[in-house]
Amino acid sequence: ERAKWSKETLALWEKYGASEPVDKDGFQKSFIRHVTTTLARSSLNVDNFSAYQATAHTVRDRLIERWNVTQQAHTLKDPKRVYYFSLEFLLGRSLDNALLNLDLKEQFGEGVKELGFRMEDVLEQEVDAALGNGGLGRLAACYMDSLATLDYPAWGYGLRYTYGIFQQRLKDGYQMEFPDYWLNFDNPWELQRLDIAIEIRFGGSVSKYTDENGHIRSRWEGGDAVQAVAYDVPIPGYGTKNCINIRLWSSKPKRQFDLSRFNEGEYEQAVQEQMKAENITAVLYPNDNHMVGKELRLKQQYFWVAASLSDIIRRFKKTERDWDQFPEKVAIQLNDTHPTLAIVELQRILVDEEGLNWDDAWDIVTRTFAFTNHTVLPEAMEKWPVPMVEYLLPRHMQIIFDVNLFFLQKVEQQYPNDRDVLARMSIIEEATPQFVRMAHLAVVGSHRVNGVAALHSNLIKTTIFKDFVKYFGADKFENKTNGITPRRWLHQANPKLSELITEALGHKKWLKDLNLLKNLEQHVKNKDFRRRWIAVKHSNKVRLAEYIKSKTGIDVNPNSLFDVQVKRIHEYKRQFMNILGVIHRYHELKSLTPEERQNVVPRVVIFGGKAAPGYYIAKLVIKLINNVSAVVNADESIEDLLKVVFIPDYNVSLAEIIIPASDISQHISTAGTEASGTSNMKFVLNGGLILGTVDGANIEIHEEIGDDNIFLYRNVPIDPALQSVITSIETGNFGDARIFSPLINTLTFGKDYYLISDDFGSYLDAQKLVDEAYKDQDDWSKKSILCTARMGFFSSDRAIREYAEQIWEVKPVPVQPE
Ligand code: CR6
Repeated sequence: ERAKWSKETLALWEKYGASEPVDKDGFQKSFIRHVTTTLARSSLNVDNFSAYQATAHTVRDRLIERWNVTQQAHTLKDPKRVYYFSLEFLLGRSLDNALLNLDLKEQFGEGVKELGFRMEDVLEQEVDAALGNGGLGRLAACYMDSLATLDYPAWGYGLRYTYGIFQQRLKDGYQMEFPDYWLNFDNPWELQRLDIAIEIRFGGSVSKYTDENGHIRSRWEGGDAVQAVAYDVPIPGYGTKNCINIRLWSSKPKRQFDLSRFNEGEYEQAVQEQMKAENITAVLYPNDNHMVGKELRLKQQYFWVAASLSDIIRRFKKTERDWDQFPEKVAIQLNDTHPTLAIVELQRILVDEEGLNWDDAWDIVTRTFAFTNHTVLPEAMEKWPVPMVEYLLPRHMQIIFDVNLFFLQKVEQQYPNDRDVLARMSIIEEATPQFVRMAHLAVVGSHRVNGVAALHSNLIKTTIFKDFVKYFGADKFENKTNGITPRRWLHQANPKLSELITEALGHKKWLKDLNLLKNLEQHVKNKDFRRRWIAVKHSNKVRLAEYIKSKTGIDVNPNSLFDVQVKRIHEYKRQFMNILGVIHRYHELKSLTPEERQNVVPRVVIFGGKAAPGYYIAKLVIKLINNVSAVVNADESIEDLLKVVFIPDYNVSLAEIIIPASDISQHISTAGTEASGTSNMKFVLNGGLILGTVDGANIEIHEEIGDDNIFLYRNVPIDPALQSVITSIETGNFGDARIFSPLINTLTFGKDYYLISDDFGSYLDAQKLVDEAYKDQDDWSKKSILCTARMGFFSSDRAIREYAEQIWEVKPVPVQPE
């Protein structure tokens, strides 16, 4: 069409298509235009929230420009792309991040100030995009930031839940859940794409027919259809024009009612069926590391992967290549087993719709997919009842059985007469009913499988995937240690530390090459630098203390040692052990003489985290923490020596306040249970020390930062100190003892699966070392600086480069020089 345009028309496009200004004046002009036109408000009627909206829209305009340029460049160059399939993207807030990544913070901050607002207040108005549970969802968000920053041609694919992770409030110390209706006000960070709507089928039946070449083929037909509508979320890179996309699908009823059912009698029913369609993407399942086999969850999974694959295939087909080249243009990373049905769906499309033979199709499928495992906990392993899969996706169930049959035939050739190995490796678990083991399907259908930290990757090779390692060879299995983005987790969350580092190093290059932090080591000997480092930490503690006061009413002294454990509440993470340790400390304090008290390091023990709504024991842990908090904080004899705080509704934006303020954070999972952990990296990057077990990424953090800067402890046999703590709870010192007996019971009767009794003694010893070390503040500041200086390895940029080079084989495509 453009080719036919006159010179005059082209000139108009040129003239008015100039990019949006990024200086202060340009900002103010856009801001006021958005106030009056987008928000339809007058200057007399602009509150902080409107100021946020106008600022967000101003930034959005500039983001969209980059998004367009990037997508055009990628279409033109047609490189191999990587698609990150994740059922969760825990993005948090976008405005501050976009301002920093686009390098607009200073001039827009000035601009907003002159218009009568404070940027801090404006930023505070934004609600988190909380489309995730915990580490896995936040990892996906960090990876998107790195993919954009490193100029990779990448897209994320996920679901646009109407309700994200629930909001947590406390009532009488118990967790209460409230819906997170995050789309209540308009969401400036998404672009609705009503033109991109894909029909997704559920149910129906499979029929066989003979094609023109005499081959017997399958056709899936009938059933109900819903539509997947696309919403695009632009993700800007730092220090680059590259801006990538996360495409989130939302379910809508089909445009057309089923007319045959639409006679008068069935009118209401027909409308209701349509409404059911919208349920599919209504809510994020709030479980972390726990499988709950709900049919709607399976529907979400298929809906999402079917829409995403259809979109990818449409893009691939534009270039008119052979199917054989699909894996040379498309890499798909499966974030845990949630998207495993994509393997089956691609095989179905290739065989049933595109007419490829089974083996050629399967070769394309396995070259396309790679799979990341994030857990070894048995209760987290996804398995779906065969009858449920059969009913919702009859053709997919047939394909899974065929994949399994051909796979097991090959296994049998390798191990003739070994029935046990076939049963162990089968994709189908033989029970009543049968189950589909999604992890086995993901391993068989991918060319690469990885764990998320060194220990974890070794563990999966020797436990859950042992037989597969023997069969496929060790090369298929590798490690990709998780990483975090330094842009959000240092530069944005801890602006003062970021500034100090930039000043000391003399440049900002460390934000794109985190290994450059190594050069901070030479400043450790500089007394003035140490003083300033500690001052930054102190001001972050003051900021957190103010937050705690405003949300909980509790006064905490910023001169105390801040001891933090924030993460999902789970038995394996052992918040229970932490609070038992707090009770022990409380008892000890009460028995001290005035002289002995002089020597005590005052502590604030801070907890935060959500429990899955159906996880009874985890919720009881929250209640115990709050009861202990009430008793200890009200005990005047303790003064400031110990305070206990549970901060409600832990989420990404709260993490940005808590993490920079920590002196010590706890990562004390039972050895072998925490695949990696990623907040451990965030704490250390911000100069916080960690107290942890020999588990997950703690081990690699230890290797990087050295013995002196971390408190790790190992198991020793049972400790008598634990008994006295338990007795104290049972005596009713922390409220009605009866409510806690189910919790106490998890320690006894041979049910202490997470080995709290084994580890308690050495845990307390490690805590003593922390207290001793904290007394020498100057030495502590040295440790703190070294922590930050040695965290280069844990940048998500490093992790993404490893994935890109070793698994996806994709290359950076710079959009254009700045
Ligand atoms: N719950 C692991 O438990 C890991 C993240 C990201 C988890 C955690 O140790 O850091 O994934 N696993 O790899 C799952 O979600 C299944 C998590 O966040």
